[in-house]
Amino acid sequence: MRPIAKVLYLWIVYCLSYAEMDQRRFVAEIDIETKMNNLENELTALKALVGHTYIRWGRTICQPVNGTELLYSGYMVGDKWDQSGGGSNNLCIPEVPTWGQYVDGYNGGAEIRGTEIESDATVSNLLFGKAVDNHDVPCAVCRSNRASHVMIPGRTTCYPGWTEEYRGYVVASKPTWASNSDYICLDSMMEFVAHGAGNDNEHVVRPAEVRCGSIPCPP
Ligand SMILES: [Ca+2]
Ligand SMILES: [Ca+2]
Repeated sequence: MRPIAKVLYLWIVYCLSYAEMDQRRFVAEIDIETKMNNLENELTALKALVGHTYIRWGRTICQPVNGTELLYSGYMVGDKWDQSGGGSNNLCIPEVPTWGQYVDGYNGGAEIRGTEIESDATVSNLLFGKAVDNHDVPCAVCRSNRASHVMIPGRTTCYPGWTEEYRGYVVASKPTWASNSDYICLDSMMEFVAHGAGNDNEHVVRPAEVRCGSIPCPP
């Protein structure tokens, strides 16, 4: 091979080789970008799946500043205060129900009744900043995109790393009543159900009081 031909040959080989390497890098970059996009999409999809629901008792809205969305709002309901049967848990039923099959009149089944809060003026003004006695209680079912949630009784602030959704006071049925009711957190800025101020005495809750004894109380 004459010298000029040899140089040309080498140059061409070098260029081809370089182009091939550059192409491989280009393909690798596209590959990484595709994988990153896929991972981002998967992360977005996972975030949409992660989350918890909770009931905000006493309110019709959720906490939008935390990105928490409202699933529905409605009425807090439970068993009649002076009856021992029925459920002991509280339910939050939608404001606008859709009815299944039913037979008019009472047919001997379990009962679901609207809830009212009872509290004398002194306690009521201290806890809720207004008179709440005999007012009917609304509720909201909220969905947070956080991985877990907990209601902490006996605290006014969250522990580090947690986000406050709402605060309130624990309420339940009175010990001398026949009906039991879950301990729940009733929002200290509670709203009222419209036209629910009457003394209905159906499902009733009252603020819970800590009794010192087995629970160590401060001196
Ligand atoms: Ca009432
Ligand atoms: Ca009452």
